[in-house]
Amino acid sequence: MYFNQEFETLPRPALEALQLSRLRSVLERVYANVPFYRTSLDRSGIRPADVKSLNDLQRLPFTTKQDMRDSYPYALFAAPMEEIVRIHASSGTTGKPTVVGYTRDDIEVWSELMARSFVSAGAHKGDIIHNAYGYGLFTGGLGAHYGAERLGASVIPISGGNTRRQIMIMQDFGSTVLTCTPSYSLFMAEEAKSEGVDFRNLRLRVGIFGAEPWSEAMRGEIEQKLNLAAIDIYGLSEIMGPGVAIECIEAQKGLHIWEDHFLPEIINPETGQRVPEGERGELVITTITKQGIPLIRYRTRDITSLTYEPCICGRTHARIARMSGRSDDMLIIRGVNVFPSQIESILVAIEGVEPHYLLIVDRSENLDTLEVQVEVDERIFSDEVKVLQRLTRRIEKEIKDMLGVTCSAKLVEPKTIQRSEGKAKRVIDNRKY
Ligand code: DLL
Repeated sequence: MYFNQEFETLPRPALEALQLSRLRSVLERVYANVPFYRTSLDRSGIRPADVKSLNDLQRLPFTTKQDMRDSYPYALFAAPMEEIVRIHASSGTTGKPTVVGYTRDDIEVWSELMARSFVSAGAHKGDIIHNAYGYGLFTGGLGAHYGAERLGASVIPISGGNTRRQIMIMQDFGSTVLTCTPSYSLFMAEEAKSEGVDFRNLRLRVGIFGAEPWSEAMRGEIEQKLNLAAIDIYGLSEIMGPGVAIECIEAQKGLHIWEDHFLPEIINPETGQRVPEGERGELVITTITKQGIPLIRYRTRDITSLTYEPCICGRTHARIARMSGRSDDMLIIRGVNVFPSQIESILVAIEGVEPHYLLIVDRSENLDTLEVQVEVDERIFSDEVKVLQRLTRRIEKEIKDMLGVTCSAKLVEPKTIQRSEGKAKRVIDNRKY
């Protein structure tokens, strides 16, 4: 029931001693190799050698997504390019993605942590893992893939999409573990139903779902419709990818964060101060073993809480609660991270389009939908239908090309989108998680 028993059940004093020595060495590494960190540590008057206890972590400056953007693409890398064997990326707040690089050691660690995560979810050697996370710059596909291989399971690298084929393969290949986003799993269930396929006749036993927010109610629905145990997995590309934290099948109560590699903290997003154990706030993570792009006190913007209470599974690593939201305005639409500001910059670059828009996110038949309502100027609005249609298609295409998100655009008359005296309300999210 463990992949690496020694480390997963390390007594807290030994775990904390390991964390401190790893924290000190990662600080030495970034101080020596990353000008951004040398400057930010110098500015706060702390040298790596000044860090004498884990409590001193609180004295270190944060790293933000903006810092990563300012360092685009490689300036935060702490290893020479010759040692980087893999590059992944995810959406940034504007047009440019956030880029991460992995050394061979980083890939080893990631594979092990994903293998640990599989075992924590109740998977084992001999399982047939149907991996429907997307392969590509997104970390989901390859991250789960390497972990499945490390575990010694049989992995089917099916990636996302082509749902009917997915269902046929699950039936014919005897898949026992499913990995994909929670919303995609429900979409699969719908498709299967319409084709007369009953999940009770499939061999699936466990589903490992993450990459977007979901709820206990949705877990219930998935478990019932797909006839499997649904496990919550958390991760983000900046820190590693999938497998930063995962529930254990024994308790399904909070996600163990692999603390021999990551130091978690929960802060008040307004003040930046730590909150007491058990209280909700923003998750901040320090990577203590990464070589390619170690991050010190990275502000994830994800809202959760942290507990050090012992767990019945025997793992000694702290648990974070199911994510309950974000402290910024990032949306996750069909697994793609999207910031309203990205859509805004596409819209304002198009002639005749006014900077007044509203994004309406919904879920239809278990798939996220995005409608972009945008005002166009008087002249265009009174133009022929053909012109309006062409503009609609252009907006949809540019958003798809630049952000990878399918949307339907709706052109509206000038001054119809509600104005606000304070912060503009740009998003209506009708999804129920
Ligand atoms: O979504 C990595 C991943 C892949 C995790 C597969 C789990 C499974 P990014 O594309 O960088 O990486 O997006 C990271 O997704 O900051 C959260 O806001 C959200 N997220 C990830 N997992 C969960 C989860 C991958 N279990 C962002 N619950 C994170 C809620 C999640 N939100």
